[in-house]
Amino acid sequence: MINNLLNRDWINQILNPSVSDSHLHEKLEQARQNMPIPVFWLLGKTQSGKSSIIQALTGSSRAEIGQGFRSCTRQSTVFDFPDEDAAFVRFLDTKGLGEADYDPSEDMAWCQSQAHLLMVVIKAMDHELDGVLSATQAVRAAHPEWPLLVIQTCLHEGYPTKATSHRQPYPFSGEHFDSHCPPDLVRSMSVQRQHFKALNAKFVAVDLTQEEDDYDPVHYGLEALWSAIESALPMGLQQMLLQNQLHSDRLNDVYAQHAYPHVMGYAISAGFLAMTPVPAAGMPLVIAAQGKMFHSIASIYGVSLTKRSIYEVISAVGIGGLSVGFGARELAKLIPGWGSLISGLSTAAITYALGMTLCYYYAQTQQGHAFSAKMLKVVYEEQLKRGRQLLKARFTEKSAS
Ligand SMILES: Nc1nc2c(ncn2[C@@H]2O[C@H](COP(=O)(O)OP(=O)(O)OP(=O)(O)O)[C@@H](O)[C@H]2O)c(=O)[nH]1
Ligand SMILES: [Mg+2]
Repeated sequence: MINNLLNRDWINQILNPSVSDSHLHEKLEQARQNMPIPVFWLLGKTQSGKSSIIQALTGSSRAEIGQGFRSCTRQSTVFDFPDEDAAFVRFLDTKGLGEADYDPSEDMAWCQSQAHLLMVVIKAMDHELDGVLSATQAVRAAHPEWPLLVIQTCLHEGYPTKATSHRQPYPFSGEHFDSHCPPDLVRSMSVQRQHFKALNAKFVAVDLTQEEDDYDPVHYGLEALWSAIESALPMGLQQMLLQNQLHSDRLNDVYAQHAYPHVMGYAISAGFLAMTPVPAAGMPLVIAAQGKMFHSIASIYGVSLTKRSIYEVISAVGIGGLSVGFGARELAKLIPGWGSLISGLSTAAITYALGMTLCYYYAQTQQGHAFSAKMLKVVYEEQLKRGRQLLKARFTEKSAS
């Protein structure tokens, strides 16, 4: 009985949230102040390869990146991934760097309250680095503790001929490059590294080309870039960002891959909102975030969200499914007014699993495949485990700080 009531109430709130969009947005921004979104600060000259880095790290298209930037400080723009509502990682692009008198203090202040990584982006064969170097020095002087990664891009510009291919295995991981690397490139990169050495920087070399450039691999050095990021900012971001790591044959269609970062973003938001000190106020917000997630998944699959689809998913998963991770008594706390704090990680993992189960449901119904409640439940439980695993670092990290 109570299960039916809870189900019905939840479904109604998913379709018609009891909180307005603007209220949700405001609360989410508040929650994010306590649990900031990690920021990659891309400091580099124009055309140095900043957008290409975002593209390679997030799997977004150039068009999505181009349209996604919004102004945040006088000289910089920010790209929220996957979008402003579901953002769980941000990229700050410093536009003003080309100007002689770029003063990084405003951008620094913007980054200050967030977990972040300063990424200085330079083309491997570029030696007019005064502007970048002095901006980096200024940031360093104010924040000797911030992790700093110097990313050397466009390696093939230092190859002897257009036909030269990338060296394998990737030779740029250590301090010393192997003797078969193109000598001009090695010389240039070494000089650049000398300039930044005193600033306690780590270095990565990449060639992040486009498909049509015909280099193999298209994203050379991306693994090295990820491992540098993970060691500077250990938040498990690589797995959260890579759509092709869905780890389920059942969920590997192109729509699910597109939906994945949105599901991830809303799951994290729901987790944050569940941790508001007053759960009676938190719960409708959690459900509103889940509702936005459901709508956004439906729009990715090109269908409109109906009561029936939500009902089929939720009744297959059932309150029994929702209670995995909650336990019966915590479940009662879902009813507004009853409860105390519900774990952020559980809420996030449940939201993630619900989202991925909805993706599976749409994939099956769209392709006209048969599916059963039992199959939905299997997917849900599999994704719940996966969600916990993916989100653990984010929530442990945050609650510790
Ligand atoms: N081959 C290769 N081309 C790159 C690399 N990084 C960027 N490019 C190319 O260089 C050009 C500029 O790259 P973007 O990533 O747009 O550079 P940006 O720093 O975002 O430039 P702005 O937005 O104009 O400041 C594009 O045509 C990219 O395809 C790289 O590592 N290798
Ligand atoms: Mg750009």
